[in-house]
Amino acid sequence: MPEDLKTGLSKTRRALKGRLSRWLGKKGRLSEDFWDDWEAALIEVDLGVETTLELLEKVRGESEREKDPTPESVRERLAGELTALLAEHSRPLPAPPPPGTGPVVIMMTGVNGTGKTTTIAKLAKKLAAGGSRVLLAACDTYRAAAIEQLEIWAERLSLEVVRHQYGGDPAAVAFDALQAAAARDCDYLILDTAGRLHTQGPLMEELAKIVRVLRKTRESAPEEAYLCLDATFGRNGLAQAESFASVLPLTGVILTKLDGTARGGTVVSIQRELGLPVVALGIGETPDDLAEFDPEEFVKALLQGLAE
Ligand SMILES: Nc1nc2c(ncn2[C@@H]2O[C@H](COP(=O)(O)OP(=O)(O)OP(=O)(O)O)[C@@H](O)[C@H]2O)c(=O)[nH]1
Ligand SMILES: [Mg+2]
Repeated sequence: MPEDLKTGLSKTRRALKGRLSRWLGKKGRLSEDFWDDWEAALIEVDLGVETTLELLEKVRGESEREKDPTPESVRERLAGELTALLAEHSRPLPAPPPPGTGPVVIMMTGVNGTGKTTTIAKLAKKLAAGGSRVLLAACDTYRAAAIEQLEIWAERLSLEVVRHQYGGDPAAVAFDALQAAAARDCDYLILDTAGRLHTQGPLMEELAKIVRVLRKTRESAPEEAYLCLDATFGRNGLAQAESFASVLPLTGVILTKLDGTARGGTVVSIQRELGLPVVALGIGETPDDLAEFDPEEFVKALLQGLAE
């Protein structure tokens, strides 16, 4: 997986390399230009200005107290700081529930086209591969094609789907699916929801309704409410996250399409500025292209070997 992650982050790495390759792997004093290039590089990949400046100030202060700081020792120090910063808000994917305690309910939300349904397939595959029983719920009833899309994935992965008619009430699908998951002794229930703009009040309210209805059956549900954010939009996704967090008990973000963008630093912005953990990264279109988020692996994939 770390190699896949490195490939998934290749556009972001290329952007960093473009700015930094004239320093890394070289000896010599740390000049003002060196620090300026780091600053430009981190801002370019959407780490956020504030986080970049804070991080570099700290690393620069510490490096200048070192006896012989080199571009490589700076990179290592920065990697350490970044890992620590990401670990502050880290959250793993949910473990299977103890026997007889019912399904862990995972709700997938987000703006249109961010990758919710594909991510559900990836996540379901990962959880099922660990031996868990996974049920899917087609709570996107807005488009007939959405139900079908989920069913196609389910068939490919040999999973079951609870569905209603196109145009039905998403909260009713969620309710039925939770009953079914409990009756079938499932470990996980994953709800697909329709894409919606974070500015569409009534549609956002519908998500809150799904949560209310789930809680009639199971007070702790949904155990996980994830927001799918398209990394291509970089820091613009932060506003989406704030709106979704205002109507939902969001527990984490899945950042998708990292393979298609140089904005991989968005991971840091989300965790740092919103305090929301990034739980997994989408790095391609196949069901295997999901990397569970691990701060150390992520920073390695981002910063190691930039001089090569
Ligand atoms: N390259 C790449 N493409 C992705 C990734 N995740 C999803 N996609 C693609 O993004 C497109 C939209 O994915 P969907 O899963 O349908 O997105 P959605 O959020 O369910 O869309 P709506 O239900 O219409 O809101 C598809 O073409 C996916 O293959 C990813 O990590 N990398
Ligand atoms: Mg969808």
